[in-house]
Order: sequence, then C-alpha cells, then structure tokens
Amino acid sequence: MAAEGPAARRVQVAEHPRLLKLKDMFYSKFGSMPKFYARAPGRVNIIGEHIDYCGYSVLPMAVEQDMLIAVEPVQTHTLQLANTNPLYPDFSTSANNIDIDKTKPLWHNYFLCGFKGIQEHFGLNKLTGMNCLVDGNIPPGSGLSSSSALVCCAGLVTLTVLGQKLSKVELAEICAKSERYIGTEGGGMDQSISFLAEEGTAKLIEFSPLRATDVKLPSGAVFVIANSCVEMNKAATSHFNIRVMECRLAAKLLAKYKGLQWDKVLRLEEVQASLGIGLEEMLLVTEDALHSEPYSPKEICRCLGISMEELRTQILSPNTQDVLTFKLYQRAKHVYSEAARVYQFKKICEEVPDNMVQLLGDLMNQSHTSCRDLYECSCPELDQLVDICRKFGAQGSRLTGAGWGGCTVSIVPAEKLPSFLANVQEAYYQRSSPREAPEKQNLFATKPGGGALVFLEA
Ligand code: ADP
Ligand code: NG1
Repeated sequence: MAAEGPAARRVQVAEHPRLLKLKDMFYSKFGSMPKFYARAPGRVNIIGEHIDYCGYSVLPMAVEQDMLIAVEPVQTHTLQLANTNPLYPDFSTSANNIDIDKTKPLWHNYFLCGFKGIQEHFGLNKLTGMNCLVDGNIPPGSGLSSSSALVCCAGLVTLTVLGQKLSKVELAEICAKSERYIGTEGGGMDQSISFLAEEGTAKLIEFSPLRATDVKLPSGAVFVIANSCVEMNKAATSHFNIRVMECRLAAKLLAKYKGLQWDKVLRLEEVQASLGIGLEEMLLVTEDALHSEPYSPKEICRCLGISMEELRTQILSPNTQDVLTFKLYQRAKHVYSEAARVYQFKKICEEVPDNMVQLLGDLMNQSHTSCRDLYECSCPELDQLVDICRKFGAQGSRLTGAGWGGCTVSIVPAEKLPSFLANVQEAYYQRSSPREAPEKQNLFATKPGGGALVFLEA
C-alpha cells in the first residue's frame, strides 16, 4: 500500500511574508514569476545516532526550519539555480547532462542529487529546464539536515515539474539513495522524516521496508536545540564515511565469526537478523568476536581471507581506502546499544510512567556518552554544551545528527524552560566565548513540525 504523495496546498502568497519576499526576489532575478513553491524541513534526531545506515530504527522529528524553493519550469533544457543567501553563488547547467562533482560538496550539487534521483527513477534523458530560487533557514553543517532538506526539496520540485506522482515513501527512498551522489554513505533517516513528518508527533522510522510510526512525546517537557557553533560539512571530510565503513567491517567480521555468509553482509542489523537473537545478545557476541584494539587493514584482510585490493575496491568507499586503523569493537558496541535505547525510548513514551521525563533524559544522556566514548563523534564544544544544558535543568542532553560539531538536543521540564534558556545563553553563548550568530538561531525550543509540501498560489 503506497502512502499518498506530498500534498499541494493553495496559499495566498501575499499573506506569507517569506513566500512574498521570495516571489519578489525571484522576479528581480529571473524577470518572471514562480509557478509554484516547495518546502522540505530539516529535522532533529531525538535518539538513535549513527544507526540508520546499520539498518536500525531511529526517532527524529521535523523542525520548523526548512528549505523553500520558488520554481518556474522553462522550455529550454537549462537548469538555473540561485540562492537568497549570497554565500551560495548562482549556478546553471544543461538539464540533460547532470554531473555531480564528489570532490567538492558545493551547494548546487545537493540540488543536483535530488534532481538526478528523480530523473533516473523515471528513466528520463530529456528533462525540461527550470529556474529555481532557493531559500533555506536550517543552520548548515549543524546536524539538523540542511543538506537532506535541500536534496528532498529538489526532488519534490523535479517531480512536480514533471507532473509525475510518487508516494512519500518512494520519494524518501529515492532521495536517500541520490544524496549518496555527494559522496557520503548516509542512512535514510533525514530524507524519510523530511517527507513523512507530521505536525505534533515524532516518528519512529524503520527501514527495509521504510515506514514511520507516531511517537507521542511527553506533554510536560520541551525539546531544546542548542548549536555548538562548530560547523562540520560531512561531505568535505572522511569522518562520516570512516564510521560507515567501520560498521560494515564489524558486520562482516561478526558474520564470519558466527559462520554466516559474511561477504553479502553490509549492515550490523543483518547479522542480528540472521542470528535471530536480541540486541543484548549481540553485545555479548561483539565482546567475544572483536577486540578493543584498533584493527589494521592487514588484520582485517587476514580475518576475512581477502586481499588488500579486494578490501579497498570491493568493501571500502573511495575516501576511506587509505585509512590506517579501524575501531570495530567500539563502533559495534555503540550501534547495538543505541539501537536498544531507541526501542526503550519509544516504550517509555507509550507507557507514560510517572518519572517519564527522567527516564527519557537518562537514555539521552547514555546516548551522548556512547557517541562521545565509543563512536567518537563528539567534540569538546559539544561536550561542554551538553554539560551546561544538564547543569541548568535539562533531564537529558546529547549531540544530535552526525556530530563532530553542530547541535545538541535536550529534554527540559516545561516549567524550567525560561530559566534554562536564559542560563544556557549566558553560560555558553556569552560567557565562554561570544559566539556570533543571533541568539534565536542558536538556542530554541522546538516542536514536531510537518513534512514536505508544494504550495500553489491561490
Ligand atoms: P547538515 O545536513 O548537517 O546541515 P551537511 O554538511 O550534510 O550538514 O550539509 C551542509 C551543506 O548543505 C552546506 O555546506 C551547503 O552546501 C548545503 N546547504 C545548507 N543550507 C543551504 C542553503 N540555505 N542553501 C544552499 N545550500 C545549503
Ligand atoms: P546529518 O546530521 O544530516 O549530517 C547524518 C546522516 C544520517 C545519519 C546521521 C547520524 C546523511 C544525509 N545523513 O545526518 O543518515 O546517519 O548523520 O545519525 O548522510
């Protein structure tokens, strides 16, 4: 059963200041009027970090911040992209010859990922051109998925211009796959929540097959996002892909240890599914099968009985082929324990115990510890921010998204919110070292927002 595609909503542009501004800028830029607008939101991942690409469920919600694009289809086969932010230069290319340069994650390449994904899905080689003006307000490189929001919005724009229909699940799957053209081997969390989000509810996102289930968050608490102000572009470094490869190698070694057909195995979840055992038991298997000292490529080849060439070309991604050590034990321990925390979080939300906020906070704190110590995807600024958030009233606080910078998410009892915001503002943004971006964008309470949409002028 395919769910409906993203809704098209009729709006009076004059009543929406951001749309009106975009429309005016579009006219100044292209000398014509946009025919429609599309938006796709960013997200905050509440719990379940770095486990989507291992096949495990995650628990994000969409945020209000989004990518908004004004669009005019044109008869030429030229794709013209402009951005309201002067940091992102204009770009133009033939719509029939999309080339995505993996060596430089320039902003327009994210648009091209979504564009190409839809083009390929329908097997089209002569695409109509379009003029697009992009306006985004998700802080970039901050773990709130600005990149995926852009890929998803571009995918939705392309689908709309083609006059085709796809379900939200199909769109999410296409965009998850096509964002990998940028070079990062991400899971599908960001694209899934961008399309499948619904206002007022977080979602448990499960994979293979992709599906989303409502998770009702506690009414007595607020989720607060705080930006460490350390920006980190996933595609410009190899941190992210190294983790994906470490998980892949750990899955293969665990599968081999358990006598499974390891060469077909890519994800840690597949090992668990093949063994038919629980996550607790997988942690014990990990302790038996792997050692905590880092593995050299040579040792991995010996364990798997493959050549260095096979390891490099058949298992590793292009930007991880020269990595000297892989930490398999620590990464697998993080993944199996984090996957268990996601289910515990959902169960607590369903059972609504009296000390719910405290229990959820404890899980978020454990998640941060695991990200910091086992997965090593935190950084000193994130650790400092998490400590400050806890000190001023958060029941739990953790990094969110890929890490190595970006944002934290904290669960704060509703009555403590005003003092929490004032104190964290003082302690992190003013006292330690004055951070530049305006206060509202750095520290804000957030609620589950809605998913991607097309707007037509009424
Ligand atoms: P994240 O998805 O966590 O925000 P990424 O490093 O994956 O971080 O993606 C950030 C990149 O997305 C930016 O470097 C930029 O290329 C692109 N991007 C983000 N916001 C915008 C925007 N408003 N307009 C154009 N490109 C954007
Ligand atoms: P962000 O926070 O957008 O960099 C990345 C991945 C997710 C997930 C998280 C970590 C992409 C597009 N996104 O998100 O799939 O693995 O890291 O949980 O690669």
